[in-house]
Amino acid sequence: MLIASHLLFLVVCITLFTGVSFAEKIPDYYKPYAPIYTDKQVYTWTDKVHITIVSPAWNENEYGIDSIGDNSDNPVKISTASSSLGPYRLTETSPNSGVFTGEVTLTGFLHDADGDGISDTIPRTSGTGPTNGLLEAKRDDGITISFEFADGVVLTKSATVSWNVGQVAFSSPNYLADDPVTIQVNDPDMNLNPENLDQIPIEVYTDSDSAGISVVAVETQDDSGIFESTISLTQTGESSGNRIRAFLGDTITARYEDRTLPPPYGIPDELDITAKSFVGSDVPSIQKVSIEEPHTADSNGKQVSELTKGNQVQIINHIHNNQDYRQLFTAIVQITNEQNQIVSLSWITGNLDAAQNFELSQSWTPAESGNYRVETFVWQSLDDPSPLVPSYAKSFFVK
Ligand SMILES: [Ca+2]
Ligand SMILES: [Ca+2]
Ligand SMILES: [Ca+2]
Ligand SMILES: [Ca+2]
Repeated sequence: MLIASHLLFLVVCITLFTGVSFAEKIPDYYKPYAPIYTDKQVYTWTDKVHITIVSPAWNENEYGIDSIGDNSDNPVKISTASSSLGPYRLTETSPNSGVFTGEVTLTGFLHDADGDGISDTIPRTSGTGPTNGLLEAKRDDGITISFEFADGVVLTKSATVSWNVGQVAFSSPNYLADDPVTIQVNDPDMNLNPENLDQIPIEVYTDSDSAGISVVAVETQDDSGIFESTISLTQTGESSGNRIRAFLGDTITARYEDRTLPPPYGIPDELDITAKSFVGSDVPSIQKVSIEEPHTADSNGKQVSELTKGNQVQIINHIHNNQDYRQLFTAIVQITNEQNQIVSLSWITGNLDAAQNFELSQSWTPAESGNYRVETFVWQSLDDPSPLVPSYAKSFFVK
């Protein structure tokens, strides 16, 4: 808006002076007008800084591309606390724009940003413009751009340099077995080269593979500072390359180690940044499995309706996997008497294939007559007693 209104002002001036023979407009000492803009207010240590100076007074030739800043009388200088560039040339964006632009790439300082023991930057300061400038920058630094608009009239603009705490995210809160899993890391500090796709290492692990895999995340665009890696899940093979072993119900974790942290962290500090997702359908956990009403049978599998003490009987339960994916489970069958004492307890651990029906059969010889209660539980595992279905209870009478 500001630029637009001043450009409008310039157009008005040109119109007013059309009849007057000003071949060049001389910079006005008393009304210095040359606002300096940067594309960001805060840069990271290896960013590219885009500089714009709107200076209609320096549009000396309205039919040609003018330059500013590259002479020692009216220099443009770009400085950090320890390094400085200039005189630095900026060039007009079009013959009659009066808008001058240039770029300077920050080159940071010696630092191992990815933890391989080798510094990842080549700090250096050189260049005369408009786009070849390289300028060293520290972690908590400032950038000052100055333009000597007229003799002794210096206009300036400042920006800051700092590091950022990275962020990690999964593309989805849960994944099905065949879904590609995309992990995204946002850490502008690892855009070490604004002209190329950079890469960062990330670690991925699951409940089924706690050692996990190390994968490379690649920058989405040359200058984005956003990195992505896509991996796949396997339930049958081992982890390898970009594939990780994960069973239904597993938590999947991605970890990025950020070695480019802002204060209060120190420059050598590291911070593990993690994100979690879930392997499995989005069926509510309590409806993953269903249990049919249990019945009793003899040793040949023939259903019996009358139970008598001292005679062995089979308690038959059917459980069903309601998901399209394999489900790890532990099923527990507990029998209690009228005094609520457990007289029989057994469990089985296994995997239910997609939509599989599974028969649980427990033999039991009631020692006493009376009322008994059979309760069936289906849990994730003995270690993780998250129910996959509410427990099912049924009473039996033994003569
Ligand atoms: Ca011009
Ligand atoms: Ca390194
Ligand atoms: Ca890059
Ligand atoms: Ca960082």
